[in-house]
Amino acid sequence: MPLTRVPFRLRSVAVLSAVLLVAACGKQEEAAKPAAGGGATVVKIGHAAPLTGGIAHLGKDNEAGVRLAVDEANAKGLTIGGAKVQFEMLSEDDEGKPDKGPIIAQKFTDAKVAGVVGHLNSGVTIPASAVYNTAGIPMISGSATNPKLTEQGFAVTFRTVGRDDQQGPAIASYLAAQFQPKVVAVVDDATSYGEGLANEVEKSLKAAGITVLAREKGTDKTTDWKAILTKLKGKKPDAIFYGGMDSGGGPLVKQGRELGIKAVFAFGDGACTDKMQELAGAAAEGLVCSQAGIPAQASSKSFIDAFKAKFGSDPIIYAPFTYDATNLIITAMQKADSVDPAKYLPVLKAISFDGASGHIEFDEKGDRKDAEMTIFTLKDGKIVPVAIIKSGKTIPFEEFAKGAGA
Ligand code: ABU
Repeated sequence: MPLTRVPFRLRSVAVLSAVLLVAACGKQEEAAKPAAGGGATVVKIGHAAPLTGGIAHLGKDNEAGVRLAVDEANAKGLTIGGAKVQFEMLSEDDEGKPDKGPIIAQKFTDAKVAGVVGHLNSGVTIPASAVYNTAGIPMISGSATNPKLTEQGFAVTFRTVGRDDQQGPAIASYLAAQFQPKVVAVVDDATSYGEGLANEVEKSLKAAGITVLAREKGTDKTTDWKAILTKLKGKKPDAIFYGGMDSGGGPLVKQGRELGIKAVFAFGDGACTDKMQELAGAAAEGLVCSQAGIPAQASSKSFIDAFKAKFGSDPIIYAPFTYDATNLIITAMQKADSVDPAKYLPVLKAISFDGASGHIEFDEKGDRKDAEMTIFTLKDGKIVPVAIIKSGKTIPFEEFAKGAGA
């Protein structure tokens, strides 16, 4: 059909598509740029997380997972598409701020990254994902658990952890079965993650016939919970669930105990770390929490050994998942024999990969198939895995660790 007979709107779409194609081709050339001096081709991988502020320890854990995978790949001296490649991690501090997500995503797009591992927070990852989708850059988060991330219909969006509509029911069921609460208070930090997970927990508790008090809210910066806790104390909840990160969860449980609240405190993955003990001291003992994947200590021995040797410490929580995310991108590039996102993306979508955090395949949305959920309790100052939920079955952690659940 001659262009003149095509309706104006369609012509505009055709022109826009052509412009985007030209832009994409330019990006593709840049994504695999030969290094000056005829050395290896430099392939940039973006990473973004909060590297400053209250959850910088988690952001640095994420970054360390990417760093390890990139350095290991470079040590192997990989050849892709007939050229020796050198991976370079570009790491940005998004400060956990939703408005910084798209800004950093645009910065990575302009820098011609070939893939992105991140972001850490759902509330930052979701707005950033729209930019990566427009640019055609595959992104894998190793920590963002809000379901919306992969419900947007973006072909480039993946995660190596499970979702909060799996995690919420898991921790709510454990709380209900283990402690038989009649009344539960639910508090959140008003972020996409905290509020979303709290909603999932509330839904599951109510479905189990448990009374849930009116929602109480802070922010992701709240560290003084006394007013909310004083109000809750009067309502005598048997349990308090908090949707938020450890930076807010630690002070919450500490101040709750100081006020004499005897309720069981329960948390999701963002507050399921040893940092809870650091922030709350003895008050953290006995708390229960969930993670949307296997515990870091159950990840592969080769990963743990390499992580410890490189960084002198154990991974906290998400490092095995960002390490796997990075290796998924690199492996897809190797299998496609191309660092061009358009060429390796179909391979990534169909990948079957054994990583540090277990076997990984993605479903049609980019979610990890059959993701494990782990329940923990804090005992003797450390979070200790109690059980793993996989394929609808609850497996005691010792059994899983022996290989029965793997
Ligand atoms: N999954 C908890 C921390 C990251 C997030 O905001 O989803």
